[in-house]
Amino acid sequence: MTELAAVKAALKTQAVETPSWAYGNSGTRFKVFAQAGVPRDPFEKLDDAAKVHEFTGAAPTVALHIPWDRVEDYAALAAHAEKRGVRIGAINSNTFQDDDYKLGSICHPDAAVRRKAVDHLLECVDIMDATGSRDLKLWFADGTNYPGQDDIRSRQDRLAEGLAEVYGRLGENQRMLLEYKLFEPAFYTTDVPDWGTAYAHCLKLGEKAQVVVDTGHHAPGTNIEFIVATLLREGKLGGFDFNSRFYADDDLMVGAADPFQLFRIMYEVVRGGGFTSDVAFMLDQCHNIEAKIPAIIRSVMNVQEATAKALLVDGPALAAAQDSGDVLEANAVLMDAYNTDVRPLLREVREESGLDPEPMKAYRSCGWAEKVVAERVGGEQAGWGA
Ligand code: PSV
Ligand code: MN
Ligand code: MN
Repeated sequence: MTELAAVKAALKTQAVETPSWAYGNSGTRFKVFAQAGVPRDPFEKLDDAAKVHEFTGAAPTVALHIPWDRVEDYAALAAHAEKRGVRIGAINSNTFQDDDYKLGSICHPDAAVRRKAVDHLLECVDIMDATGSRDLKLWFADGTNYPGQDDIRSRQDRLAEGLAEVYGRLGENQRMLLEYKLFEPAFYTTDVPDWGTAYAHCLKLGEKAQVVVDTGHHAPGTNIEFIVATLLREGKLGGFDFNSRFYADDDLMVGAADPFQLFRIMYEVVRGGGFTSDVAFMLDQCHNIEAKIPAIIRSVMNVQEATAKALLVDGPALAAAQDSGDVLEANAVLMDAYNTDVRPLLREVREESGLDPEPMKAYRSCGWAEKVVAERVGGEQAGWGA
């Protein structure tokens, strides 16, 4: 296989998981702007997700968030997904929207609240059994706002205890993905604030516990690709929640704010063998002011472009420059790949896969947006926080 053929072959295997909540209405704490034609239930979210996969060929799975996507029959939901040509991906837990969770969930000082939170996580594993999902994705809003509010160490003990119970419930081929976030909603301490804390818990739990890197969950200036390289070296990178940010957890389209950072991350993924391992590439975004399906198609394409550039890095030339201490040449090799216009290559890859080379144009002219605006009237529109 020529090198270019190998790059194309790798790109054809790329899968980006899209989040059910990105198809629904969302907003900031100031306002949710409703859009016409937005799905009214999880089944319709899957219908929209199937369109993204139909035109990109690279979005075969859809993450659910429970209880936002609660249905009576999860096997029926999975069957619906399959009928549409997609599958259910990670099950995301939600222990942050009940009054009971004001002081935390799994780390709460009251054992009864902790029990409720752990029971919710166990319910999520039951759902995984029904949908055939591999990954349970955990993000906890737990933390404190004021020094002295609660005991930092005790909260870590409660976290470890709750996680261990859920870990013990996982099936043989199921994983627990633990997501960290620097701050928000807690402003003084967060119980899983960084990759080190997530890694320490996952290490104790065992092989099925892995860390998730949400690209919007770091302090400004954090070198995320270094974290990616480290977690991959340790065999502990479970996946990504991709999005981009200018300030905090902005949840904007991945690759929009800083495509160079996305390239550097994808380079470390490729370099560390993460592209061919079990690393899950998920989006975690909200499209508050832009049309949702096109925004998700754009996001998948942005990940593909960063990946193509990462795959094009001339490894031997880079290693030679690094070994000889040629700083400028090493940097130039990396930048040559980054500065390559990979859009023609991706058009070819799509054509060879029987797809329209221009997913965005193809979607816009397929009539789906007009059809759902006409059909999806009435009822409660599903959305973030619904
Ligand atoms: C929290 O900010 C987070 O990144 C977690 O992944 C949540 O489950 C998700 O956002 C909800 O949008
Ligand atoms: Mn996330
Ligand atoms: Mn987030």
